[in-house]
Amino acid sequence: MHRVFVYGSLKRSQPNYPYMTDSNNGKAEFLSTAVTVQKYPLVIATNYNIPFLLNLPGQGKRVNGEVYKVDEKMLKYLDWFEKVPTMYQRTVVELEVKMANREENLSPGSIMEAFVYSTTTYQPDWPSLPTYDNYDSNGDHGLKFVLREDRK
Ligand code: PCA
Repeated sequence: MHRVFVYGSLKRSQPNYPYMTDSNNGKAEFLSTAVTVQKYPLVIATNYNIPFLLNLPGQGKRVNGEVYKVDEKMLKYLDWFEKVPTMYQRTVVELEVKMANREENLSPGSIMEAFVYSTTTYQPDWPSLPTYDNYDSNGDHGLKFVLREDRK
């Protein structure tokens, strides 16, 4: 099993969450909410308002998201879905756990590592875009996520 930290469209109540719960893609089990130990720029970019975590530790804000335990099948699916390595890269991030999860031996404040879909290749202006600490497609920024099927 693997751990994946999602911070964008794959979170509960965000537009791509259904892909996480579709058992055809593999297994994903929610473990806890978490926040990155380091700051990272989480920006919204492209014509489709896609959230990207730039792999620039120390810039931006500590980013909130959710940690899932996923099987090999779901990890491979997510790599395909996130277009690794062209759109995102799967890197490792250090997280502060925000919830207690007895079964998984997690307590608030403890530190864990998980995979994250971040990006190391981006347009030169992306690091100067506004950054967020908790992505919401319907947030005040007005940059609603454009679903894949609606992209031109
Ligand atoms: N999906 C992945 C990366 C960004 C996105 O839209 C996630 O939610 O973590």
